[in-house]
Amino acid sequence: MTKTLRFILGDQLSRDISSLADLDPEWDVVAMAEVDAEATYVRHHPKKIAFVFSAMRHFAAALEGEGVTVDYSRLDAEDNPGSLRAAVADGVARHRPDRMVVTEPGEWRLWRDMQGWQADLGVPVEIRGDTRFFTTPARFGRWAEGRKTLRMEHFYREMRRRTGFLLTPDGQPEGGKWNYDAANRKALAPEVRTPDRFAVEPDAITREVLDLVGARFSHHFGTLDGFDFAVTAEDAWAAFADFVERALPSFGDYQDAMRVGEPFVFHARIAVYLNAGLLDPWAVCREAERAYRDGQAPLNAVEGFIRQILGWREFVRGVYWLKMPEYRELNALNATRLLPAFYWTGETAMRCLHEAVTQTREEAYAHHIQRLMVTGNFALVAGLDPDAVNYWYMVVFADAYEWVELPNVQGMALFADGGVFASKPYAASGKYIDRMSDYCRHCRYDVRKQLTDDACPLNALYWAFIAANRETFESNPRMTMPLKTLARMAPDKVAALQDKAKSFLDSLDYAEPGAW
Ligand code: FAD
Ligand code: DLZ
Ligand code: SF4
Repeated sequence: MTKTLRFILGDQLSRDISSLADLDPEWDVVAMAEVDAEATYVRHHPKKIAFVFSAMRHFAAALEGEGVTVDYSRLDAEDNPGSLRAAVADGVARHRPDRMVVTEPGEWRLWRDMQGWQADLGVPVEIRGDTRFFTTPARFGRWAEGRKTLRMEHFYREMRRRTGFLLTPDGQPEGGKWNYDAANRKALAPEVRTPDRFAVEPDAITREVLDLVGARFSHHFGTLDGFDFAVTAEDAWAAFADFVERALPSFGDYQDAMRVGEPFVFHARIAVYLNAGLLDPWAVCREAERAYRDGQAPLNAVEGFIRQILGWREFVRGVYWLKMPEYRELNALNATRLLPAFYWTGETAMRCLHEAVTQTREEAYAHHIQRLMVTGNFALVAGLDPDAVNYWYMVVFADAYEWVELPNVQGMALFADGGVFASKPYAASGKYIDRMSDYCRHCRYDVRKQLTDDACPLNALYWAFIAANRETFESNPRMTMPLKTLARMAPDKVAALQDKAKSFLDSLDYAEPGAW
């Protein structure tokens, strides 16, 4: 018989992960390790660390319940290996397997490291593809080949055809259109009630992990208070089912809306579970489609939701594996400014940024529009260094893994890739935030003003950004409108906006790299 050591990473917690496909409980050993190196290669939010460790412990316990031998290293064990590389070496030394099987990791740094495992460990190491996605990096690469630009919408239509989601029997898009985004930009009227949060009470395993993480990582950005994440596949499904019932019907309408004190609005809060393997994207999309077919949710909501997972999530993963490792180094707009300290403290009079940062500190979560149009937009128009911005996004969110974080930040928020997949920078003045939220009504600044002392800083920052990048944007037909408006402005007004933006940026405190 062949004795196989199967190594499972903290975001591979799916019973049907490819590395367990041919598991033989009689002979094989499954190894898992909580290690300091993974918790600190960026100083992850304590809620993320607690979520990953607790979900790992629950996953290991479920395998043991099936009679599988699991070699599990706890972070506080005396012989804890400290890093994944040391953990696999220890596992090989302890169990002397004939071979090792792993599923490819979600991050390039670990993928590159894994290429050296076989030579270093002296046993054959089989690295299997991660089949928990709708497509593979190789297939995405074939789709991308020869295309001048990569557009999610084209990719998404192909994925709809390939998977059959929301198609009529003759292969047409349900309702006649592929994309209902135009219907999905409503602001939240004050009388609209959002669903109460779905909370999972920490069990004994989670409480033990919370103590451990509190003792070891409380200096990281973020609080452990109120930890209510699901940590098993069953509870993650319950959280998702609750979303389908109470939030999905309005997900489309209010997808871009923001409101003071409401972190989730009508969003699913499931990326953390999808990315760690507690939820399966196929099952999630099937269930959303079922809700539509049973008349429980309208088409604009269900199409919008499925597009995020079948379209955007797969697309950004494809871009990541296609473009790494160079992708991380891109800085098309030559942005070099350090991160303002308020990204870590939340201390700013700008209500939109205060709200997004303080909520993120508490929840390890912000929804898409907060990430893109609040923290992302400020980073873009203020010219923040992509390295510093990427670091922040990796640290603060419980769902952050580089394969999904990096393209969203480099490509979507910062335009640092020069337009690999976004047709124009998502830059906005305060007007956009005012339209989509009640933040401006609760802000010390006045969103309608540009140059007065109390003017919203984003207005001057936006025009200074357009002016500074005028030449770069001239060849982009989608930037014609703002460039025309800028050209119509009196030169002294443009200069005043630029001065205002500069003095605002000069007045900020900045975080030294490594301060967090
Ligand atoms: P919902 O709004 O309810 O959407 C449902 C699901 O669709 C999400 O759970 C997610 O799996 C998927 N999805 C939606 N948009 C995207 C997208 N642009 N890319 C990939 N998947 C998407 N997502 C992460 O999972 N990890 C990250 O580190 C991350 N960083 C981001 C950084 C920036 C600057 C931006 C603009 C977006 C980022 N996203 C990231 C995408 C998106 O914002 C989150 O997936 C979403 O906010 C998670 O909350 P939710 O589960 O409530 O999502
Ligand atoms: C995110 C994370 C954390 C915080 N800790 C661990 C860990 O201790 N052990 C582990 O196997 N995985 C952990 N992870 C997830 C890994 O960082 C993730 O597998 C890689 O980044 C690849 O996506
Ligand atoms: Fe943000 Fe400007 Fe609105 Fe204040 S006025 S919340 S700074 S957009």
